[in-house]
Amino acid sequence: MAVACSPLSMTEAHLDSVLSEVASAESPVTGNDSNSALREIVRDGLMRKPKQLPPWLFYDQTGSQLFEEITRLPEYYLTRIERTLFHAYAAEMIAAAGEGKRLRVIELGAGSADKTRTLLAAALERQATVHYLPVDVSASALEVACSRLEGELPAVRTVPVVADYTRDWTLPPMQAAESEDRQLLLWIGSSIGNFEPQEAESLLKRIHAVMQPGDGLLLGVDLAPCPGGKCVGELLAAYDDESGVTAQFNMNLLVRLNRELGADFDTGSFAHWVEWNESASRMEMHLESLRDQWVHFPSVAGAQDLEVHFAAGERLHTENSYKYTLETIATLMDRAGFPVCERWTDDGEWFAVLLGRKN
Ligand code: AVI
Repeated sequence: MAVACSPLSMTEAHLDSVLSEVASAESPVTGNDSNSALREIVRDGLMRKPKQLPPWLFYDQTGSQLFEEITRLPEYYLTRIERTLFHAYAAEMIAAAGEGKRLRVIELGAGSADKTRTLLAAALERQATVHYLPVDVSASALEVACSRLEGELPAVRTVPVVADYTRDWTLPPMQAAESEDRQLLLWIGSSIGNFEPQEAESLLKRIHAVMQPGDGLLLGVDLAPCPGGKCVGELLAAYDDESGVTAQFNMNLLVRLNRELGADFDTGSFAHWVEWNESASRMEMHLESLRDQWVHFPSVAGAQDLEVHFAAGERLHTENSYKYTLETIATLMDRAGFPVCERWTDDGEWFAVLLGRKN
């Protein structure tokens, strides 16, 4: 595991997310491979100055449920606005992507594929059946999503692809009968925001490599605060909601490390902390140590035990959520070979869905 101080992001995270899923199902200190991979990542992050852990660590079973809860919070406008845009413009999005041709729809990090239903239903207004290829590391999440979708939209033919989309991945080839079809790849939910911009660009370039000229990329992106748009206060509220669900989501990271690595974080001695980093255009989540304290990770399978010191007020950086302007995201898509051909936003321009086409 590299220990260079590159930014920690979802890329590194997804590298081992399969491993960590396995780890979460096992006892904290079994010393198996998955556990030691997780231990290395955590050790690396806690040795950094400032301390930083990758955001994918949030998503154990509890973290995934908490995130689902976040998406329903009144303050978390991202999911709500993106869904509204799909409801209002799905037909336009599908027509623009297809340009009169049949579409096959691919989705990265599909999860529950909840918002996608609207787009698939719109595609079915134009073609009798649609192939839908959700790509996700979790086979079980894909199974649930696919069987629900097929129940609701029987003309959707699901082809689940179990893969870590941040690594090398391929798609099942199109059949001869589909050779004229267009592909539309969905990367929605502002997932791009949890990647460092450089990594986001590399990932878009990888997507470009698996697509054909004319294929589309539909990207859902949270927009940066601006005069006349959302204000910083509204952004802060989205990441520090009144009911404390996001705080619990953040804190669950420590609970996970206690369970899976046998650490002894005292969760009562840390507090949820969020801030808007204007110069980097990102929301940051941290866990702030409320007192001077040591955290102990026991020795496992020959690996040394680990003592980590937290000074009072010291912060552990747990997530970046980058916010783009319509210009910066268009530039990024352009550089990756997907010039923007259409875009849809809400009236206040809080959130955008952009269609780029591979040229
Ligand atoms: C998954 N991702 C787009 C969410 C975000 O807004 O960055 C994760 C999240 N973190 C706190 N609340 C939601």
